[in-house]
Amino acid sequence: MVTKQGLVVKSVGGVFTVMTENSKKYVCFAPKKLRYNDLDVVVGDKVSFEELSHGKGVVTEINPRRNKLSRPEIANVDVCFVVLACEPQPDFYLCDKVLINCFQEHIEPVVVVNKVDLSLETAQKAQQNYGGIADVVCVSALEGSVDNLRRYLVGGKVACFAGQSAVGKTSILNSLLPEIHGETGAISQKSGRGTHTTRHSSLHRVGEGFVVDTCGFSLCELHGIRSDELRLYLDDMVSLSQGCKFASCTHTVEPDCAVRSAVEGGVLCKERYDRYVEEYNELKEYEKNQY
Ligand SMILES: Nc1nc2c(ncn2[C@@H]2O[C@H](COP(=O)(O)OP(=O)(O)O)[C@@H](O)[C@H]2O)c(=O)[nH]1
Ligand SMILES: [Mg+2]
Ligand SMILES: [Zn+2]
Repeated sequence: MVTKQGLVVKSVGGVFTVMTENSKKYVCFAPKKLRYNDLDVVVGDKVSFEELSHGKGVVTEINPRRNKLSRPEIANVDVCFVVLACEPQPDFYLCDKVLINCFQEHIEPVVVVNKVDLSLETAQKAQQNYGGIADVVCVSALEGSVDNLRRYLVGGKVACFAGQSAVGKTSILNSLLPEIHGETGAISQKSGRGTHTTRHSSLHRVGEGFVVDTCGFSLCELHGIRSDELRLYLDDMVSLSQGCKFASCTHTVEPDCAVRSAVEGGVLCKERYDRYVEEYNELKEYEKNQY
């Protein structure tokens, strides 16, 4: 038997589609013994498998994962396109939380401002808020101008989408997908919503890389982050905090705080700082209620 390496691009009811380097797809199953210790095969897993008869195989090993997101489960996500638009009105709290989730999971966040055919206001705000901690990229799925996202996929990277409903995640994904034999390969505008169908995620090839049609973050929560750790995920605050009097400064009430000075001096976005304080207090409140 021949052992091959591949990427799990689809999973439906215990049947896995595994794609090899040369884009050949195999229909594989995984024996029970792989499933101990949280080792269910999930989409995004890099696996070894043994080819049985042509086009079929059995997974023998799951490579160590870079990360694993839940609901739906996806492994080894490299990049997250966090989509904002002028309509619906941007929810910057949600965006903050997605970015924090990304930093926690070692995923590169890219703030994508869609619908720039309508207005540039959100793009300016996004740049002010996030320019210091993430790339901010403008696109218009309507006009098909999404090519500046492709560079995040070179080298076989896997990207997922996050963001409020109706910002244009599905539209951007469809603009990125190649047209295959006249079919659009289009993802239903409804997919990703809570319909009766099971929420399967799959990886779609885009150039050298892949995009996932769902997100895998439970979007409104900061999971497992302590209030006093929140500041550590935000690179611009981390560098500014070199100038704080106390190494443990949370940048909320302490004297001689370089982060607060930066906000007053217009160096750090005040809106984002104010949300940071609220998010910090939220986590603190949550911790108090734990005991
Ligand atoms: N004007 C404009 N409308 C867009 C653009 N992208 C998406 N839309 C519209 O926004 C709505 C929501 O898009 P959809 O892709 O379903 O958003 P999702 O819920 O984030 O997946 C649809 O009516 C799209 O036609 C864009 O770049 N410009
Ligand atoms: Mg959608
Ligand atoms: Zn401080």
